[in-house]
Amino acid sequence: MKRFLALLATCATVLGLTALTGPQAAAAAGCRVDYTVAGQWQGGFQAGVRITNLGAPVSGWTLGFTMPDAGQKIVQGWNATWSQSGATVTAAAVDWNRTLATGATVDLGFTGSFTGANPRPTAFTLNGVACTGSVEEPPPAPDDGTPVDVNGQLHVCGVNLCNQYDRPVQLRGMSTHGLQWFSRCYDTASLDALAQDWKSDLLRIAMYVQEDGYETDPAGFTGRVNSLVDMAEARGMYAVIDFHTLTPGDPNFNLDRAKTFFASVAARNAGKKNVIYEIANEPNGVSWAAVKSYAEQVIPVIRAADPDAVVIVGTRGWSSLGVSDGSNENEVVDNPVNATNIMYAFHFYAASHKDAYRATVSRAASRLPLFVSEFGTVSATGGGAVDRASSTAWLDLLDQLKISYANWTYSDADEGSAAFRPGTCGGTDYSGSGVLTESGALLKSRISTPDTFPTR
Ligand code: IDC
Repeated sequence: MKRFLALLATCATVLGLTALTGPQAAAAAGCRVDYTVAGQWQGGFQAGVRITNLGAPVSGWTLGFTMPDAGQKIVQGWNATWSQSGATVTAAAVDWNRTLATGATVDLGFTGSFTGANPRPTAFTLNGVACTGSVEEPPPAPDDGTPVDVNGQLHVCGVNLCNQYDRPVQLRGMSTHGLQWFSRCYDTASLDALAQDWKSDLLRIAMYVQEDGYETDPAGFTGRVNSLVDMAEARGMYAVIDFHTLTPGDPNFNLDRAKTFFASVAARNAGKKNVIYEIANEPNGVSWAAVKSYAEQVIPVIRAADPDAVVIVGTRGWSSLGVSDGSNENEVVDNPVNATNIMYAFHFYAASHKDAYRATVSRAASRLPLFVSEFGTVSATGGGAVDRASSTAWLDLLDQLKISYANWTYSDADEGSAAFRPGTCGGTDYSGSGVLTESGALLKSRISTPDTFPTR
């Protein structure tokens, strides 16, 4: 029988069976699941599920996934204790396969029934952690192309950001500071350095709305954002267009401005593959219901002009998934924004936000598509000392979960979060010794390591 292997990581990808024998990726996430439809007949099918543990050894495990079609039911499973409640399926280890060393695999399977279509599940968790690991990811040769060349138009796939090959990717890059204050930092020389020396995958374009930003000159700021989109595109980087609301914290205060702005930038940039829209930087002091309502009014404006772009939605409590306002991710899980192809923003400042916030991200990552569109290595004021231990713990976690990030800031602001020493911008040297701050050196060392974007 001809067999198809589907689904590397969280997205359906059809590969020949020989793919299984390929080398394991060096930089792997916590787990990988290969879902195989071994056969299908009138109303029934047989599926094989191979779990590979790419993380630390475990002495017990539970696999979770969601049946994509309501008519799909497990009839009989093997090599695990299978159960199904609605669309939610779990398979718990049995005595003899409870222990999984790093790199170990275990094969389970089931026969199932279906009524309508029989699509494959697209997202799996192991002990609650999203399985984003994959094989067959040789480091690209140096001439493999820019991040946008390799990945093309992005989309959301399960809880991941996926590329044109339907495979999860992590984008690593930098955020501008406020364009109203630091536009001198974004010229040909600085963006060349970002793309070539930093090997950044993305530039987040922080367009403040208040504080002498967009509201004072809508046409001027719209034009500046568009020209930065073009400069990122010319260098093969993704551009996150950040509608940088901050004070007031209720994004609805800027609803009309947001509609006007996004109608314009989405129409102008619809044909590009490198644009991601971030509709509200950091809602604060406002209910999740109000943020959701804002999102459900702004997203259709973007979709009408640019239907296929990924949209990032800010979350409550300065984009902390509610944590900094005394809530947590459940308010979003229980009441998600009614739109597809969206991700939720999570922001942190490493010296202020530590274990409790990391635990939130670890939990939420298997339930919500997350994008760290802003974070700092310092305190939430944007200043103070770099917290190396916390920053490293955060970046390791984001790498493990394949969560994309942008660091605040690619600027020479006189504050600890800035990557460049004061006086660097506007000159010609963004790469020489002595231009980087401690934060800049740390981020450059993390961002400039080779990407391993999957290409099949
Ligand atoms: C800060 C800048 C600072 C500026 C201030 C103005 O670092 O130079 O004076 O904004 O509002 C955020 C915000 C981001 C903040 C940053 C640091 O998104 O605008 O930038 N921060 O305070 N959220 C948490 C921290």
